[in-house]
Amino acid sequence: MKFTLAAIGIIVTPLAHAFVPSHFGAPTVPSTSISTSTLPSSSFSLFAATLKKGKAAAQTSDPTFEPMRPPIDMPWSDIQSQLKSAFGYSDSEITAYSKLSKTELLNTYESMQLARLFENACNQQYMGGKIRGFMHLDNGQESIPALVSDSIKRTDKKYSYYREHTHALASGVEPGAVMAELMMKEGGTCKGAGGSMHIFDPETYFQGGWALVSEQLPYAAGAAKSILQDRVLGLSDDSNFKKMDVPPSADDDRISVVFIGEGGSQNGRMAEVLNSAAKDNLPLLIIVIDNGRAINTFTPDIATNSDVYKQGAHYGVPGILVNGENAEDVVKAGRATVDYVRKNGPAILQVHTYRFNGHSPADPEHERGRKDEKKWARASQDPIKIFEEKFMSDGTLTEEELSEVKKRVQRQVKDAVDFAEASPMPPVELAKELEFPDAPDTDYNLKTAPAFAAEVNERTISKEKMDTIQAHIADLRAKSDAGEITIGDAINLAIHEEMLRDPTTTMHAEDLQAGSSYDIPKLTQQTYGQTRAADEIIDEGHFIGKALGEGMNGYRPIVELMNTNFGIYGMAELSSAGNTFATTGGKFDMPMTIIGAGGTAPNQSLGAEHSQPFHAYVMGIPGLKIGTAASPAAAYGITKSMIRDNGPTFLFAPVKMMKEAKGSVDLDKCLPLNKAALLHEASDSSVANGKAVTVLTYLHGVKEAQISLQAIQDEGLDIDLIELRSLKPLDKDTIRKSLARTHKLAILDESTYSGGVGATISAIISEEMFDELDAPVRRLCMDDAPVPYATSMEKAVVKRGEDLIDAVAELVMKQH
Ligand SMILES: Cc1ncc(C[n+]2csc(CCOP(=O)(O)OP(=O)(O)O)c2C)c(N)n1
Repeated sequence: MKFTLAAIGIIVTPLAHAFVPSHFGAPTVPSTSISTSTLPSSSFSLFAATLKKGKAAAQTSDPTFEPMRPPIDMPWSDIQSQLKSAFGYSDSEITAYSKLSKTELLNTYESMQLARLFENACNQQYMGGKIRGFMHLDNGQESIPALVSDSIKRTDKKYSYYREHTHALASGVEPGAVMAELMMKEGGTCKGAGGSMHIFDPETYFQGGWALVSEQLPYAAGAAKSILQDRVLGLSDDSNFKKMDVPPSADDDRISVVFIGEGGSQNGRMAEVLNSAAKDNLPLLIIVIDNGRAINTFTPDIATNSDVYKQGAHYGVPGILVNGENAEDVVKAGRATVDYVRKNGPAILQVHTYRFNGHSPADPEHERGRKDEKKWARASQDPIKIFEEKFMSDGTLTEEELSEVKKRVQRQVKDAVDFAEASPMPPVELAKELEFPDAPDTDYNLKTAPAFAAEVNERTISKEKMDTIQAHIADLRAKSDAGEITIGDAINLAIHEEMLRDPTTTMHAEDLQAGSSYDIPKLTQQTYGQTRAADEIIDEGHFIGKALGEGMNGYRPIVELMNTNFGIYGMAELSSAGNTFATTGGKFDMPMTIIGAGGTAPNQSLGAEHSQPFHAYVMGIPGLKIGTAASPAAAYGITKSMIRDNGPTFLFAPVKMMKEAKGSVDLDKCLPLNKAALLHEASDSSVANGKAVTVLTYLHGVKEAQISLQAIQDEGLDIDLIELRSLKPLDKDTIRKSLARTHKLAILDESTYSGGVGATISAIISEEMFDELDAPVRRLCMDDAPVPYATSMEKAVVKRGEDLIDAVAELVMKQH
């Protein structure tokens, strides 16, 4: 089929009539400015537009219309100046970026059409009820996928946000798999577990699809860091995306690319990532997609400065601004920017766009100049139409050539929809299978170390450093033999043994060089270097986020939290770490270990903020295995297992006992992550006489129970003392076995009355073991009050040994 300019719905508007007095003064619409139909985005098709153009064109040709958001005046000559001043390019270098060949122009067009037509199909499927939930379309911003398909390589890491379909397609993810994911089918990129906002694909290194605004920034920085790790360690990915002992090629110039809206780039994560990118000279490209609106909010209403490309100035990260309506310039400037990042380091590319759809079809759209502006933008700021008009009118491309491209893309999109339609829904069992990558009963002693460990250690750790760390390890092992090792040292020992066993293990902490507060990361940077053991800025969210990016790229990050309460800044990242394996349909493991001192001891005197039960706060995060350790032995064995686990794990150690509790550890042995420990068994006679109680506790409660044991026994009573080393998954077998003997239960709980660990466990026991109970479960938990500093008041909030003694007596004596 042939089409003419008029036939495809484009009316060339003479410049004199073209809108636009912008606040920059001069008219800013390019001379190729056009005016076309106001079709709904779902019908943006060259041919469909033909049918409706008459009326629509008449509606949008009002030369007096002023959009709330003026277009920018950014001719190639201005972009050239930016390339010189921001990136230091010479005239001759810029000349090389100044022209696209015909083939490259056609590729640009194809990429834009794929984005547009695919999303039109998404819209149709959404309206037909086959795509559900939130779906964010990209119409009007297609020059960005065009830049991606032009300059970003398959092996570059890509981190996008919830509006990522077009970025995935441009990265080479199969359109059928993307459509199937949106249509909740098993053939989807994530087997239907992710959905529109969570597209992931290992083969193309397309690593999300993240739905919390800005969370993707540190992940992308972590991914960029993993590229540096590969180079330092001499490792690369095998065909299963696991590390192999083959160095990256000599011309390795991979980068990490992160996409973010201009609204999201006002988030503090941006400053942190710019800092980190500059500090480590990360190969990180930040593409800011600036449509000037965050849902319905006009971004200048909330942002002091919308020139996001200048945000890096404080850190020495350069940036440039381009006009997204001119796809050719976006691709050319994108090339120059990408090359800069490959060769030099981080950079920002801000692309000024208009989006024709609202935020998501599920969101109500509020007006405030929006409707008219969208109509106007569809007519005069559509990068596809501008492209068609420009290159057809100057004779570079013919109508037939464009038509051929478009037909090919139409077939591709149709095939994608057909593929998705034909794919089955995922089976119901998959949801539970995707909870953890490693089954709860995994024996971590059986996991094999990477075969390349010795070689990598040999080439990356000097003899002197190896001698030093081996002496340190020997010293700690001797302390264990003498029954003198502390919890902090036991964790430090486990970490060194595991970092040597597997050089893909990395470490992140504040105050790391000094060993943080309890020596947990002691000597890691001194031994393994700055890339593997990073001193971090003081935002736990930032470095948990970077760890997540490393975890998606073949590394096994350990995050030490000086005090686990500080993890509250990383709640978003923890939650996403917990989701990753499941949301990606099991395609990405998340071998992240978080370790720190926490809990709320009696007489802790640390004040409310250092005494929060963060272990209870994270209990509800799916996908996390959560452990506690109140002894060096438990801390050592659990740490080793957690580091070997392929999912996210979190170990809490008792803050007041880190240096005080001493003992020995079972050297070289991993402990299970799903087992409680019976620390004391009530005597048979106490059980026979109905004078025994099961006591479940953890962290400081273990010590409180142990020091109360004699007093309990002096009363002629006894307890099965069970340490909950695994808060999740819960060891129900051990609890049930004990209850079958004692039939009474007290929980000495270091968390609050509402939403606490004890509350959860009590509910589970009431539901599943009710028949074993002769009395109501007795919870000794923290009151729902902030922990006071003064000891006198703190007693009222935090439970302790004396409360346990009373509770055991009451459970046994009282008639139930
Ligand atoms: C942490 C968080 N807060 C709020 C939201 C709800 N939300 C989704 S998108 C959005 C606006 C983002 O605007 P912008 O970054 O400019 O990107 P755009 O959607 O325009 O592409 C908001 C507030 C969210 N997803 N995550």
